[in-house]
Amino acid sequence: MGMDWETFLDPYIQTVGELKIKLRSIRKQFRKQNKHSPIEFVTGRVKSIESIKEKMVLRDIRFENLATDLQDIAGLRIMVQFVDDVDDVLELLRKRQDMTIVQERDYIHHMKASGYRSYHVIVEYPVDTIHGQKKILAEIQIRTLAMNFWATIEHSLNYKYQGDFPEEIKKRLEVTAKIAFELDEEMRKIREDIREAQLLFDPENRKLSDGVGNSDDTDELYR
Ligand code: 0O2
Ligand code: 0O2
Repeated sequence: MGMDWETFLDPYIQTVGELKIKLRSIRKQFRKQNKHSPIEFVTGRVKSIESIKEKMVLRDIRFENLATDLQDIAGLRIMVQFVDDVDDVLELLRKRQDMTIVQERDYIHHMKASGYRSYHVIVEYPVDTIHGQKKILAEIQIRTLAMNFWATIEHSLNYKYQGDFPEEIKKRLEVTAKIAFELDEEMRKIREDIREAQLLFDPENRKLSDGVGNSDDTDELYR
């Protein structure tokens, strides 16, 4: 029995396309106002038919349940500079009227055994097609550049071992995950120290707050 993958995947392709544009536009808006953007860059993909089939077998998912049981057929990834930016992105996502968050998984504060860190949000996104509106589930992964560096390389090394690294390699990857964590932590401290130094140096700016929601353009100082 043939399966019409193209028809099934079309609304997912549309969802990824629309969400990529919308999320990238958040960055553009911050940049236009000369503010620090909590979003550095956005990528997106529709899961390949091959890896959908793989997951269906692995998790015993029937085709009828695919749309609800496999939540990352549409996948977006938001990279941020600082760990604190993750909260700002979450705040922006929670406020949006064009999507609904249905699940959150915090692998930043609850690192996976592998060393993987990232904040996963599952959203329900209504996509309008010529056949009417369809609600599509999409996974948005939010992570720092350091977390992305680690996950990207670990993922490509994984290919050779299909998730089953030798014990020694596992250990070494855990060490690199710790180094990535410390890199984020040190960058956070440097940013904080720079902000404090600017306040000391220029008390006039003490009254200025930073970050999202500040409507004047003076927070260029904090960038
Ligand atoms: P610009 O001008 O480079 O800033 P598309 O949907 O065709 O626009 P696609 O095929 O999704 O893009 O490509 P991808 O790989 O998702 O690109 C994501 C955007 O993030 C690109 O910018 C990259 O330049 C930018 N980017 C910055 N750093 C990285 C990085 O380390 N890895 C990846 N993958 N992308 C990065 P734009 O939007 O094309 O415009
Ligand atoms: P892709 O497209 O290759 O990235 P499960 O999918 O069963 O492992 P769950 O609970 O369904 O777990 O979803 P989870 O763990 O919230 O998200 C799974 C996705 O998170 C993976 O997608 C990866 O993108 C990422 N991920 C999770 N753990 C790791 C890890 O140890 N290393 C790396 N590099 N990425 C991880 P897929 O399915 O692998 O697809």
